[in-house]
Amino acid sequence: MLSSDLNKLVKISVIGLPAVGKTTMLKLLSEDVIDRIYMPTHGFDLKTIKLDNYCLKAWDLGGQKNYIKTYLKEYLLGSDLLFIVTDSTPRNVLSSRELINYSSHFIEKDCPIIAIANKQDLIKSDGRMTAERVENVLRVKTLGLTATEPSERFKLMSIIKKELNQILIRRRLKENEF
Ligand SMILES: Nc1nc2c(ncn2[C@@H]2O[C@H](COP(=O)(O)OP(=O)(O)OP(=O)(O)O)[C@@H](O)[C@H]2O)c(=O)[nH]1
Ligand SMILES: [Mg+2]
Repeated sequence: MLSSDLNKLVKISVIGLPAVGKTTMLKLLSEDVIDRIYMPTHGFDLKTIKLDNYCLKAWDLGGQKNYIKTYLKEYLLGSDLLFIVTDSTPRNVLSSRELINYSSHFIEKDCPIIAIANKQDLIKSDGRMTAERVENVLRVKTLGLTATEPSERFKLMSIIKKELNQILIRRRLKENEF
């Protein structure tokens, strides 16, 4: 593989508790069919997504506690971008805060963390938190999302594109340090 190709290879890690919508979000990103049947992810999954001329390797870690305990450290190694997905319920958002703190030990200091305040379609019916409120609690950049809604793909893509530019700039700076 040419070094210019390697520069376009980006590792995206997605974490969060069970059933918050991690797999659905990655299906949205890769334009897969989104059905609403919940099939928990066992262990982890890897999706390759082409975006402009980037190759995104998106890692989807099953949210069950034992997976997080067993795999989190190795799974996060070398991440260029970390997404933490919440279902926007107050309880889940608080647990996500703990997960961010724990994960921060296993990523580079300059690896951006973006929270996804998912299931925004349900805020009117059951008092979930808006993206702004989630951001106030988590204190990381937060995007409100309804992952089951295909038209939301654009929002997700544009936030990733912005981060990709920064990732490349950081890589070049690091190369010049050596
Ligand atoms: N209403 C609503 N349901 C959603 C949304 N996103 C995902 N879901 C549903 O939530 C359930 C769980 O979604 P998954 O994407 O499988 O959740 P996950 O985080 O990958 O779960 P694990 O693999 O167990 O960690 C599914 O039934 C989805 O259809 C959303 O934005 N709104
Ligand atoms: Mg899953």
